[in-house]
Amino acid sequence: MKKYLAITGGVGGAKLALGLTKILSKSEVAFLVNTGDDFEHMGLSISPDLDTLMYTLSGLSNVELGWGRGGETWRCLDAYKKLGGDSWFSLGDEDLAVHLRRTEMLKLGSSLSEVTADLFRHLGVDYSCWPMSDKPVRTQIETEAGRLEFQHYFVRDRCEHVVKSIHFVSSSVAYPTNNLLRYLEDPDLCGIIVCPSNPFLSVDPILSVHGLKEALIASKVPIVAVSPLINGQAVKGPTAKIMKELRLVLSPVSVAAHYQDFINGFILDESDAEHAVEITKSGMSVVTAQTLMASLDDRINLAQTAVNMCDELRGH
Ligand code: FO1
Repeated sequence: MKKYLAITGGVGGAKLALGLTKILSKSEVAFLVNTGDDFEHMGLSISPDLDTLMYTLSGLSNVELGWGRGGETWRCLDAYKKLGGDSWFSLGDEDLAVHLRRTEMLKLGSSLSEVTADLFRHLGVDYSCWPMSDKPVRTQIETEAGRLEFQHYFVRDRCEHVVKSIHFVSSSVAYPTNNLLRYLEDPDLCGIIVCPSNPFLSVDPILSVHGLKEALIASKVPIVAVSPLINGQAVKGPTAKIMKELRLVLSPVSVAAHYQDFINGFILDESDAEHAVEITKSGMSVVTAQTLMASLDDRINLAQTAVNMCDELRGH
């Protein structure tokens, strides 16, 4: 049995995750998910990237937006707004049920991993999807207007602030879950795939968890990252803007360099093929492919390319 781990956060990562579930069974792939976007809002514990993955894998997601549920109604949020509540974060009626249930179960003592497994199972997703830690880690953005909570930066202020630095704050030392550590020691593990999520907002928070990056490396299996840029631009979201503000050259070369200390392979979009040689110089292997995932077939093809690259690098 060949097993893979996929590291994901946000909408782009969830797209590739869906492709992976179409070619790998629930015992062949597990997902490690960013929780740095999590926050308390309206008195509820909200885990956007866990929910984006859950809705995507269950086929319930809002396909246009990539987050939240399809076919939502907004009656509760409208009524909440009329009572003077903050409505900048759009929570639909059925999405609210997920946050109510998560908040309730956490308050009753369940871990985030247990809550996540329960929610996924109830929505018919039987793949292992693990939060990066059961301890809270919060992404905070240092901007020209001071330090902002992630969702205030990303949604309330629509990424308009200039990013000076990004911080991952954990109330206590956040460490990887046993589910992940056991999986990384599994002799059947054959590869780790870093999905085309935002490197700074979705992947770095996961790598900030104490000992997590080291555990990935210690697994000694190939680690392959899919470029989140196409022709030097992000498919959606603020990746390009953040790279400029962090004084990084807007190129997949910068992303490969950002991951250089733990990945062995990089999947470059075919429109960026001219950068392959430069990236190879850093010692990692490079494959070019179509990384724009417009259709389900695109998701499946890119997933197969990533799995094949892990197998190539492992020598099987
Ligand atoms: N993103 C937005 O840009 N606007 C929203 O109103 C919004 C609401 C929302 C509700 C539930 C959820 O799971 C995700 C939501 N997102 C929204 C996306 C969220 O900001 C994520 O953090 C991003 O997808 C980045 O990972």
